[in-house]
Amino acid sequence: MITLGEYIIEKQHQFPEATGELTQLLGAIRLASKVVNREINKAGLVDIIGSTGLENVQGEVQQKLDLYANEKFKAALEARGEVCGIASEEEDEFVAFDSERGKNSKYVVLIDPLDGSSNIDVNVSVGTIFSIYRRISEQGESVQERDFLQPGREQVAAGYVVYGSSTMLVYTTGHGVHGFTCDPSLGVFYLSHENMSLPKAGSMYSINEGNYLKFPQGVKKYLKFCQEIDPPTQRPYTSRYIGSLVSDFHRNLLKGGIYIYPSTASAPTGKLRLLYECNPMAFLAEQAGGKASDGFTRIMDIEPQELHQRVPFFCGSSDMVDKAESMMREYS
Ligand code: AHM
Ligand code: MG
Repeated sequence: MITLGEYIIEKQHQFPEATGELTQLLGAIRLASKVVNREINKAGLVDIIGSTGLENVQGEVQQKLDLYANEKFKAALEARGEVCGIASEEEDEFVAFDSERGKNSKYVVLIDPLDGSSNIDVNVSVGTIFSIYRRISEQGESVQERDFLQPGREQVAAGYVVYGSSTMLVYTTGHGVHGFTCDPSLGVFYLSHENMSLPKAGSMYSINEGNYLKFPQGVKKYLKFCQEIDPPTQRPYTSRYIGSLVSDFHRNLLKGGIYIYPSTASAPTGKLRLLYECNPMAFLAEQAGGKASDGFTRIMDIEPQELHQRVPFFCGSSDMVDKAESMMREYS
């Protein structure tokens, strides 16, 4: 049984130029995720479910656990000293870590500390999504906004933790996608899914179909295609939508499928955030042999304009994303 810590160190040894900073950084994420996992597991017992009565910068109600998770990840990353700043879905502005060590570190982290948190009150899986870049400003200076506004193709590492029926951490550093399952009695992540690969042709689609009437024509046509009867191509596909991106993505990664959060008439850029949700998932999807697009363009080639930018998202098995894109081009 190989632990996450051992695995990361073993991989680091394969790269002589590696300094161990990324290893330390991933260690901080692993630690914070265990603390958050512990809290989520007892969410029904302590006064931590429900909303704070506050809203985040995007006008969404913040759950108590959102803020708890944000504080834990922020504290763990600052304490480890390998990060010069973070940007979080739960913070209006980026946060600079201006200690001597912080200013001299070379990485920034972008994070959605608790994605899908509206699911917590009903005991449905939620997740943490993270994305790591090398800063472009000078080491020794305070981190700047441009360090966070890099296209997804510049990511050094990305991953998620799914707090599900078991807790898993899945990550990539650009050398495949690897999954680790937490043994709850020991609080240790063990390698359980090495070199995960997204089936090229899936048979599940995940989308909030309640918004159907507001979808672009290309998405409506693609949904019709998914529902047509054609046994050789496994159609009709199965519809599965948890409403928790990490869980929907994780299922599709294992079984093959497509996740879509398109633009809608009322939300022309969709709902999901480019920097905290789409880029890290896109990096994982591509590393597992899949694809991620906004319907027309590769997600990781989009030049970010602002921290909380939203983008339509089509992600999963490559054949399915290709087909959805071709229908977007034809009809939208
Ligand atoms: P959040 O970051 O506020 O939790 O929102 C993101 C979540 C995703 O996990 C999920 O796929 C999506 O929102 C569900 O949205 P909807 O309820 O509109 O289908
Ligand atoms: Mg989110």
